[in-house]
Amino acid sequence: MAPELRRGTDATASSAQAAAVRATADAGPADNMREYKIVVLGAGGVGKSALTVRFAQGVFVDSYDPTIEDSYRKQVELDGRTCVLEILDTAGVEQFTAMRELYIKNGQGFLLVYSLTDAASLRELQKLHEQIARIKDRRSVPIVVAGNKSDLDGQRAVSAADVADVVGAWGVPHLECSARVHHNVDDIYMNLVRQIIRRESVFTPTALASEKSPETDSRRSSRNNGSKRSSDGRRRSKRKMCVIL
Ligand SMILES: Nc1nc2c(ncn2[C@@H]2O[C@H](COP(=O)(O)OP(=O)(O)O)[C@@H](O)[C@H]2O)c(=O)[nH]1
Ligand SMILES: [Mg+2]
Repeated sequence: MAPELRRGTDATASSAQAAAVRATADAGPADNMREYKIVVLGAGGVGKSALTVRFAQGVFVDSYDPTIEDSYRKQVELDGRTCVLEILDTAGVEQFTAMRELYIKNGQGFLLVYSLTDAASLRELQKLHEQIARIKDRRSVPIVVAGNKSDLDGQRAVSAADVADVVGAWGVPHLECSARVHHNVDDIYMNLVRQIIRRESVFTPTALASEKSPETDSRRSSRNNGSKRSSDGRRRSKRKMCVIL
C-alpha cells in the first residue's frame, strides 16, 4: 500500500544523516521495537514534506515536488523505549481517494498541518478531521495540529481565535512550528507517538472495540432498544479518561 521508502534527499541531507535514516530502514525494526504509523495530512504547500524531511533527516528542503507522496522510517528513543516511526507524507488532499481512505485506516496517528500564513489551509483541516473521525469511527484518535511557518511572523494570517474556532472542540494538541528554523518539529512528532503509546496502554482490545463514535453508539442503541442513558454514560466516562492527549 505505502509507496516505496524514499532513500533520502541526498542532494540536501548530509551523508551521515541520510546514512542513519537508511540504516534504520534497511535493518527493519528489531523484535522488541514497536512500529508506529504516522500520516501527515494538510493542504498543498503548507510544509508537510519540509516538516517530515526535517524530522527524518534533519535538513530543510526548500522545494519539494508537491505531487510526491512518500514514506520515511525513523528510529527514535522515547521515554526509554526504542520506537520505529513510519511516516507517510501525503500529497493532494483535494480529492478524497480510496488510497487515502486506506492510509487513514492504517494510520495510528495523524499530523494535521496548516500554514500560519494561509487561513484557508487551517479551514481545510476541518474536512480532514471529519474524514479521520468517520473512517476510524471513534472519538479519541491520536492527532496533533501543527501551524507551520512560524518563522514568517510578518506574514501571519491566522489568529489564536481562528485556531480555536476550527480546532478548539477537537481536544487535541496544537503547536506552532517551523520546518525552516527547526522550531518545535521534533516535538510534534514525539507528541503524536506519545499519544499513540498512551492510547495503546489505556485501551485493551475489548475497550477499543467498544470505543465507537457517538453516531455509532446512537445507531446501535436505537437498534437494540437498550437503555441509552446508562450505556452511554459508561462509555462517556471511559472516553473522558483518554481524550486528554
Ligand atoms: N518560511 C518557511 N517556508 C516553509 C516552511 N516549511 C515549508 N516551507 C516552504 O513552503 C513551500 C511548500 O513546502 P512543502 O513542504 O513542499 O509543502 P507540502 O505541499 O505541504 O508538502 C516550500 O517552498 C517550502 O520551502 C517553513 O517552516 N517556513
Ligand atoms: Mg509535499
